[in-house]
Amino acid sequence: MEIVFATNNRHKLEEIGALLGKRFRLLGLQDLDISTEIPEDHNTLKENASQKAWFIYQASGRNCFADDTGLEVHALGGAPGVFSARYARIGHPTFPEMEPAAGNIRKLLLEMEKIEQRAACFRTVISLVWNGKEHQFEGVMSGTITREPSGTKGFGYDPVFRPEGYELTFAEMDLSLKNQISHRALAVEKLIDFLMQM
Ligand code: ITT
Repeated sequence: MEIVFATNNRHKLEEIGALLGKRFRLLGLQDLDISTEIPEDHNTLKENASQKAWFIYQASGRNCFADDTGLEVHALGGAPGVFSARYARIGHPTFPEMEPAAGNIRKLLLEMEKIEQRAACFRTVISLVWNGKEHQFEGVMSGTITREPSGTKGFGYDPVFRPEGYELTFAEMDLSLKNQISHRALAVEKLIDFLMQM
């Protein structure tokens, strides 16, 4: 079965490709020669996932899905949440000289410097547009924000997120372990269950 993943993030493509395995032929935007930036200008993960999936469904004419993910820190009222990708660039830009993921992590650790309560979660919403109809799937992984970045694997906030029940951050884990337990894996499991019935 062929399906398009509407993302510009190569790490996500790799993670979801590994999760879907051989059952599906996963096409990225490069395979379709689509190089436009996908819009995501809403204030919720659900709306952004939906916007991305419909945009590529209409551009490609193929069944496709998109994921929108946010890191929610409880002591920060759920921030950065839907603004996770542009956290360090919101308002007065912080660390403009750094590459985005490093700047986001620096800002987060600074905001949390005096905060003892470090509970957080990653939330992924996947929107699938299948034959012109939309379906959504959600996955949540709880954990804590560390005081220092640790590890070089993964991407985004992985170096400062330690999932519940583990001593390692996501960036210290092999991709295969992250893929067994992550927010994205949980959402993809539901996506696969759905696709298997098609
Ligand atoms: P697309 O919209 O093209 O899919 P993106 O990188 O913009 O790619 P999101 O809007 O979903 O993806 O991501 C929001 C932010 O959360 C972004 O900074 C990511 O680096 C980060 N993020 C997403 N999934 C993550 C994960 O599994 N581990 C760590 N950080 C993650």
